[in-house]
Amino acid sequence: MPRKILLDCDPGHDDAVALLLAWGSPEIELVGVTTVAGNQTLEKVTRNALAVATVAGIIGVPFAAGCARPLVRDVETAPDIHGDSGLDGPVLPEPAFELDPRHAVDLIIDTVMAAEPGEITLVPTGALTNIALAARKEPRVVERVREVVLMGGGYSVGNWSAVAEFNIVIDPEAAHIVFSEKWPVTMVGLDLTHQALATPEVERAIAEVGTSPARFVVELMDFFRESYRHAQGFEHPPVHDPCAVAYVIDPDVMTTRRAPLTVELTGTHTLGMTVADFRAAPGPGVTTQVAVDLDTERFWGLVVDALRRIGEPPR
Ligand SMILES: [Ca+2]
Repeated sequence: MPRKILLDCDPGHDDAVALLLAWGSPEIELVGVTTVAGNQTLEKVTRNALAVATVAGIIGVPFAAGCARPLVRDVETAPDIHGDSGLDGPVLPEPAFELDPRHAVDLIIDTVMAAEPGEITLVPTGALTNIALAARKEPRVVERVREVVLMGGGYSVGNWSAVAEFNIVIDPEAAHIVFSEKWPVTMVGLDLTHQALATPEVERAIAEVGTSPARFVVELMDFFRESYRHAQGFEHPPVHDPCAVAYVIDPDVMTTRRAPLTVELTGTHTLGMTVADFRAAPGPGVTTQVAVDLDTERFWGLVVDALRRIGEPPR
């Protein structure tokens, strides 16, 4: 039985790869895609999500727009990394289909409540605003969700500040809600995703797939390489978001460590820092874990296989 996931995202170069990985993997049934402001404004990331779906020929999956700003703070976007469109590099096609009329929070709630308990996995790859609001609006989603596998945070490193990661620091209050609820949470953070580098070898393997979605990914990665080089000093760009999808496809693609997990909401220099407490063996009440080490060959193999399965969608 494929695992049913709802992807909550802010495309975003790496979100685009996450969406393609989910769509092209038989281990996954994509039951919904929701968007949240982050890498760019809500309007832009929503248009980008539809454009990626059009490139990949995604059909029969509801897409819904969510929150245009964080719970408490002002909107912060990442044009230095993702460009003015939020998905600079390739030419983006006009979206071939319409958004679901529901708000993302309602689509999340409806999807989880209509499914069997333990059936839906939430995979957020942006700020946690929509997920936090879903938990607040319909608290029963928390016990019905199988698990939350999120890209965000880092227990040893930051990217938007010395210690905080972008998805978490732009809406730390939402992260606090998600980390505090009693659903299982796997934090696939920078400690892990900085191992998922799109090296030239990786790009060649993707290019060899030879389809328009594969070329689209190569063009995304070329832009991502330049922006990561300029903005963060990386030689090759870390492709964060598909790591969370990969964990759902094949948990053995990475090692994890269970630990209590909190987010800093008041620090002068540490706002948005995710704090994993490794001091003692975690008790039975601990429902949070962090990703540690990635099997990079296996991970990129999943991405290439997904692109092969997507093939050349009809235009
Ligand atoms: Ca993202």
